[in-house]
Amino acid sequence: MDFFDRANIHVQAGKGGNGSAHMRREKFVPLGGPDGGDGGRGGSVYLEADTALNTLVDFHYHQKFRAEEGGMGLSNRRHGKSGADCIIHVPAGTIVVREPDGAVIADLTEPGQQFMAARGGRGGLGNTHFATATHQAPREAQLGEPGEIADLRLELKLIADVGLVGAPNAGKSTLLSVVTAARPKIADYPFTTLIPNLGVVVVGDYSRGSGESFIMADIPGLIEGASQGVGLGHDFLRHIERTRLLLHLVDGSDMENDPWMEFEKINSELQAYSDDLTALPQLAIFTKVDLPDAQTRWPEFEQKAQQNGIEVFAISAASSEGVQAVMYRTAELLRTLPPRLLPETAAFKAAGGSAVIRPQDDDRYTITKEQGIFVVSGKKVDRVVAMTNPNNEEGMARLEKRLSEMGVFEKLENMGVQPGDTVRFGQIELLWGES
Ligand SMILES: Nc1nc2c(ncn2[C@@H]2O[C@H](COP(=O)(O)OP(=O)(O)OP(=O)(O)O)[C@@H](O)[C@H]2O)c(=O)[nH]1
Ligand SMILES: [Mg+2]
Repeated sequence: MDFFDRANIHVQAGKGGNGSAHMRREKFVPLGGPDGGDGGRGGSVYLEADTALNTLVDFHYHQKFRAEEGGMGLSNRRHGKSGADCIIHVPAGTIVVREPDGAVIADLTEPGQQFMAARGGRGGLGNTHFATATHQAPREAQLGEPGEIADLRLELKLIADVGLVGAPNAGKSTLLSVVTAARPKIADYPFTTLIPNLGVVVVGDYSRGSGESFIMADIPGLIEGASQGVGLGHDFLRHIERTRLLLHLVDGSDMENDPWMEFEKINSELQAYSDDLTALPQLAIFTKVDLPDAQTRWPEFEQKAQQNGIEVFAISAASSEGVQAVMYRTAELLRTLPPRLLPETAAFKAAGGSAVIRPQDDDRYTITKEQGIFVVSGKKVDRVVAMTNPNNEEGMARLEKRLSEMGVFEKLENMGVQPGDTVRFGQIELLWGES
């Protein structure tokens, strides 16, 4: 079931290109100055909302995405070329969850909205940056920064304004097919609908400036126990969590069940599933009134609904009787209802969620002592270390300076580091010296 609306992907941004340590060579100048250019920036990985897509099914065939690496810096101060970005198209309505902690990091609702899922590494600086008055021939060039990597879970909650709910066979898919261009499967047996279908309903006349449209979702029929996972409806209830209005269909021609009891049964399933769904406004829609059995039972159903303060309509999708009235009323109600956001979306918007979201730079680190070795680790520390060529003395001197600025040495001393102790940073191990 999850096949259509969840996917796990792994993304990797491109590493920045290494800076060049090139020395200028000129005729008659025995030792030219440094002229190594910077490495190019690595490509980033973006997710982009695309209305042409409706499911996440593509991601079951393709899970790994990487952006291109930046080119190496060149002689004569030429910069390496930037790596190409990798843009992954996802359906509008995709929520991005970070693994393994499950934090919601983006909600791509607007077509074209982009989210930076992994930032490309910066290019390493070429040796021209390291020349000073007293040090005119630096052999140092920085290595490119590694690209970020991330494991993400994509979740698609279809963004429909109106959800069709009801027992199997109530006529949901038939209604969707007569008011929209959607062509859901329709059949005379329960559980015909296996996946949610979406359609756009247009009311009024766009050519006269009075058109309105909304998106309607048809989900598999709900049965008793659906909220506990019985039947097919459960997984799809979350697809209608975001809708603003429910059309609750009841088969008026089903002589085996009392329509009003059916109506109440489905409502208790919604209640058991979530308060949010229960709070949604509902219209009761009594279906198939072209059939005599339905006509006979309509007056009683109408009366019960009215007694309970529920707005009620009778329709026949077959003869289209009453269908237009329901669509106009739906459009009218939607005008008065605010757009609905999930709590995490609201939090995201409140935090100033913009079109492009960047992960925060994290300069926290930890120092632990493992088998006599001090281990320093943290996102920024790891990055600074990864950009340093350990075989280059000047680079190592700069690394020391940055670590000292970050307070790493002070912290090590507080932890009782002694001359001769080993300190590990990522792949590099250093011996703690005297000063
Ligand atoms: N006579 C008549 N039959 C209808 C009408 N609407 C639907 N039906 C029939 O009822 C049966 C079930 O209709 P569907 O639209 O597939 O019902 P559903 O609610 O989508 O069912 P599930 O997908 O199983 O939940 C089909 O045989 C339809 O042709 C109607 O207005 N009049
Ligand atoms: Mg159906």
